[in-house]
Amino acid sequence: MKFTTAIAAIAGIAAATNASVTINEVLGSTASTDSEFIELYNTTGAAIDLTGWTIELWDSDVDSTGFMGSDGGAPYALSGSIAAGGYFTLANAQAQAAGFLNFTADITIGANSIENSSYTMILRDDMGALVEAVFVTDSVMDVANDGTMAITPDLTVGPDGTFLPAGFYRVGDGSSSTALLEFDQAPASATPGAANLPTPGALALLGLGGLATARRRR
Ligand SMILES: [Ca+2]
Ligand SMILES: [Ca+2]
Ligand SMILES: [Ca+2]
Repeated sequence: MKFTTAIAAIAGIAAATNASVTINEVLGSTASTDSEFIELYNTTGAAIDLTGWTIELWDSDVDSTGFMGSDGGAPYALSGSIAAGGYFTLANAQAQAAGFLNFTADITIGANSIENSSYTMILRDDMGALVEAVFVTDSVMDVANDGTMAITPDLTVGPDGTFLPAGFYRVGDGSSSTALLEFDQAPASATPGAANLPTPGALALLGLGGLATARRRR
């Protein structure tokens, strides 16, 4: 029985993203003025200097007058560094407050930084090269874009039923599979600045002694 479980667990491991730094978790769209955060994750074994890196947010609703315009206060300039296998967070004050997600972000962004309608979030490095593009969509009249043209995103998230997802997390840091965050200003599944919830398969492996292996890899 345990052996069968292990096989299923191995089959359930998701492929990792190709990006050195990945957009690992985002909460953006719940109430009119809402908790918002963006979590980056360093998939590599070395620290990365984020000086000069940026996060862009592009309105992706074709039927909006702001289509292909920059959302909120974006682009956001990053600074500091992200440790090997570590996290870097941007969040508004509300998300960081007690009673909400109660954490301290690396960078505080303004209220309503992530529009509550479809958006394309683009991470660029200090050379302006695209590191990763994530498209969050309600699936109606939406086009992923970089502010000048339609693009093919690295990851598409949504819809949540017929709505724009509140946010998402990669199921296991850096994984290419995602799950949606609960439609809540402090989602139970949200882990800003900490490890995302693992895959059910990873959980099973941990139960079978995989934890020691996972720790050795770090
Ligand atoms: Ca929002
Ligand atoms: Ca739409
Ligand atoms: Ca997390």
